[in-house]
Amino acid sequence: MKIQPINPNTSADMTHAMALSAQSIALDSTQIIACTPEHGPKSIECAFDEVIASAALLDLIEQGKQQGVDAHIIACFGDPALDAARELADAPVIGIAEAGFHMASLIAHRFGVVTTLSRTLPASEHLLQKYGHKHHCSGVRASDIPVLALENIDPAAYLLLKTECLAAIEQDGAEAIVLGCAGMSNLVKRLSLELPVPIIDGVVAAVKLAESLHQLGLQTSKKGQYGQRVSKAFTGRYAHWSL
Ligand code: 5HY
Repeated sequence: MKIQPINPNTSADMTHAMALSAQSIALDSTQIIACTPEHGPKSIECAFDEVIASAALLDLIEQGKQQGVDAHIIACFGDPALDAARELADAPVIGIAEAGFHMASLIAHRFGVVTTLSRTLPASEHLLQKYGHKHHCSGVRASDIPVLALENIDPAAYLLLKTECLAAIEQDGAEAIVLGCAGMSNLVKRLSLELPVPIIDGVVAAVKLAESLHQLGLQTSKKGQYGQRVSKAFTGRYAHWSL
């Protein structure tokens, strides 16, 4: 099968790192086609970034559809444009926050989330509520590491991240930890060795969920909310979306 992980920020280095994580866990028969938008923010750290990044992300969903991919992954912890992407796609579209929460809830009574900047905390809490996982979550913590500082993370920043994971376990009662950024994908092995609970990276969780859905022959339902978007003309730079 072909899986398209889309990094909606424009950091090609981050895309490369998450593609390596995805390929390392995927079945031999799975092809990972990771992509990065040409236009948009270098990292996604607030609502404004998410909205600007979403238009280019939808172009990449359409591109993946034309290439015949079997699943799309939105590899950003805010799961930007997830519902819109499902309106566009026939194949499954999986957000990494959603994938991480689902997988954590299967192996732990309560999981913690450790994310990047404090200002993204309300967004993560909102997603937990939206997906119905709030009651599985012991708390969301921020490491206050900017997204791009996760690339080649320095020892001080790694310690900050690990300290928040430990606080989630010891103070909040987390029995597993969901990492709150696609840029943390390459840290999951090290954190798993150093911490006493399962550590879940949404990127690899999404890859395994995508493989399962594919093997079961399950696609995005086109009845109801994720049905074909409403036909109309689009103008200007969005004219290519006219239906
Ligand atoms: C992510 N931002 O996974 C999110 C994490 C965050 O550019 N990739 C980004 O901080 O919300």
